[in-house]
Amino acid sequence: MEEMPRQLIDAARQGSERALARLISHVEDRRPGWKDAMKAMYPHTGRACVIGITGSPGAGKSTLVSEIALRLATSGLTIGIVAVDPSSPFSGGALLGDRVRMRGISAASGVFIRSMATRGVLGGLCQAAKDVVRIMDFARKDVILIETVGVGQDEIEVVGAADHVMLVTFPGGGDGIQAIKAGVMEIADLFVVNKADRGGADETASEIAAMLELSSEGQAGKPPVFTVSALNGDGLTDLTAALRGYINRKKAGPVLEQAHVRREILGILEREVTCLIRERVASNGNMEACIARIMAGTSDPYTAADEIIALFAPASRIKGGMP
Ligand SMILES: Nc1nc2c(ncn2[C@@H]2O[C@H](COP(=O)(O)OP(=O)(O)OP(=O)(O)O)[C@@H](O)[C@H]2O)c(=O)[nH]1
Ligand SMILES: [Mg+2]
Repeated sequence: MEEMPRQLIDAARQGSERALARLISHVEDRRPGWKDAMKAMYPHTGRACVIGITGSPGAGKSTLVSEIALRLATSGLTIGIVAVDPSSPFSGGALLGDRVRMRGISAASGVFIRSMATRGVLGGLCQAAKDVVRIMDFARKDVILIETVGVGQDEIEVVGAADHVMLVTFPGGGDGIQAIKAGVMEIADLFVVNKADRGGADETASEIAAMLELSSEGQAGKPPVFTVSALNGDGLTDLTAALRGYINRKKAGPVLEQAHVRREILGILEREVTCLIRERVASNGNMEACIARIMAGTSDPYTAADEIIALFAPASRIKGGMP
């Protein structure tokens, strides 16, 4: 039986992790009432400090996220973690691995972990992740840490939507920096060289600092570079202090930016429209008829798409035709 979202919403707001998990699933699966739930939650959100953590595979992001979450939680902050997993749908991937790696903290009070698969999210990973972040924000998480591997455009978009972006790298014959994708460097406002226990970290940190020196010439304030070991805890006190600075600033005055709101509306629209199209196409036989015509040589995929769009947007003029 379907539980009413209202009860879930209230319980999640009161701090029930079970309700929070169910509420997220409810929205992810687009079960009845999901949108009303989002509408009801929205006015109570905007307080959480959202920090995106990205970097090359195996850089130690999950280990670092666990350590940071533990330290912040100890000081009384409530933490949400969104682990965006790059696993393929075939292998089943590291989803379980992440859970196991982060298990140490799941029992700790105030830290809530949610994994999301990168593939098969209808209408875009970015909006799906934003929904999860917003729900955690509503559930009074002070800090939300989103981990993604900085490889695909989707993943970069996900962290790019955060308030702050931390780029994690590690010393390894220069791999560390070369592995940093173009586009990630620009959105990062905090750099971390992890695995300092292995040596070579200071050199990597200097190389990053030099790169930043070049790229931020003339700009006020360069992003800081931290050298840490998530394994033995070196440098984590300084890094956590920097994050606390971000968190306090957000708490002092959450700001709603026009550009942010615009992106959010567009993101929701994209996801909604994609879902709507799939649903409609699946529920009427038009697609099959279109395919049959294309196979018979009397139509083409562009015409088919126009015809399908016209089915549920009959009043709209289809753009792209000859003037
Ligand atoms: N020596 C050393 N190893 C570390 C450190 N941090 C993490 N590791 C190890 O590096 C490996 C990868 O760590 P993860 O935290 O899973 O790295 P990740 O970046 O989340 O990996 P993916 O999510 O698979 O991209 C694990 O074996 C960790 O134990 C560190 O500071 N020093
Ligand atoms: Mg990981």
